[in-house]
Amino acid sequence: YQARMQWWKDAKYGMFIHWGLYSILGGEYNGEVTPKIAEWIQNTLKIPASEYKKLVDQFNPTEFDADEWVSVAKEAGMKYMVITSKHHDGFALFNSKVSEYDVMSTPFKRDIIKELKEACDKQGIKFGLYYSHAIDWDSPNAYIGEGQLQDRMNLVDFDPSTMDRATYLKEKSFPQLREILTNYGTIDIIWFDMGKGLDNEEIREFVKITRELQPNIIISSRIGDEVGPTSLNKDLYFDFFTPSDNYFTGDDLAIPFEMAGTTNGSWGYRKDDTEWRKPLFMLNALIASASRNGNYLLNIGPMANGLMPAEPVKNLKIAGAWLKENGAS
Ligand code: JFZ
Repeated sequence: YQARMQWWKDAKYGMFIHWGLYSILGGEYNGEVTPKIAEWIQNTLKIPASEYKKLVDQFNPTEFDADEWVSVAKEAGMKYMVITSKHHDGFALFNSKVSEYDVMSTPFKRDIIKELKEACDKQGIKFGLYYSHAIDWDSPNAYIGEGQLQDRMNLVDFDPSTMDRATYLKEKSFPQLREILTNYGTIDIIWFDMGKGLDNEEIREFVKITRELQPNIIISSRIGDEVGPTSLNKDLYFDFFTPSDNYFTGDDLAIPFEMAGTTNGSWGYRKDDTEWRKPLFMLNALIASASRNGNYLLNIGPMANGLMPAEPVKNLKIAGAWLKENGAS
């Protein structure tokens, strides 16, 4: 475990990227502005899947340049990158044989994950994938649970009483996980998210598939929920703990943590959110994490044309220059 984790502990700072069909909407659908984070728009505004899916025909980021994105991460002083291979909407940024709801069905028809992996290898940046393993608003069977967990499902199109999670896992989540961990060479991090609701057996199956295909990969704690810091003495089925960015912690944890934060108030691109965090904020957050022996994964939400918004890029680079000047990168 220690040997596997060493590069990650040394790295300290990574780039998170949320990109997908929601980036086209930028937080607004049919004139309605979503009150929540942009990548949740389908769920928040109750957009039927049949409508939301039409965005597939509009996904054509002609300005996308993997080398450019990786260069931004490098200039920012970041040592790794984690990108949404599939977010909660169910749309895959990779070439999937399991589901046609993927980038190859768009006019763009280029495997984003493949291009970014190659660019990261070329520029010496470690590469990780976010995969929404439990939530999937395109799957009629992605059952999560009762009470508040109901809000995580697509109840516009599907009826929870007929959902069968085992079917979703068997038909989409497990096989797509196998695809992303097989088709791109070494994947350094698998960033599972929102695993609350899954049972221990299911979580173990995710771990088993992951370790089988990528023995040295690093697994996020959001693979489940009950396996948080309070249960550290039970079997360890994740490698690092993932608090949110307003939750500084780490001092008393037996395992490393990575604070995830974003450059404005949303993960996915939101055209009305211009409250970009300043370089000083970024540096403070990084230092708060690093001084507690943790990592900082700082998100940027690229636009639908394939470019990253200019302001956060500028801020990231200013912070990166400071790190370099001070010998911290
Ligand atoms: C999740 C996602 O729902 C969201 O869209 C984004 O991908 C983000 C990185 O992760 O949102 C969370 C999940 C957990 C916490 C906060 C946001 N948390 O535990 O504080």
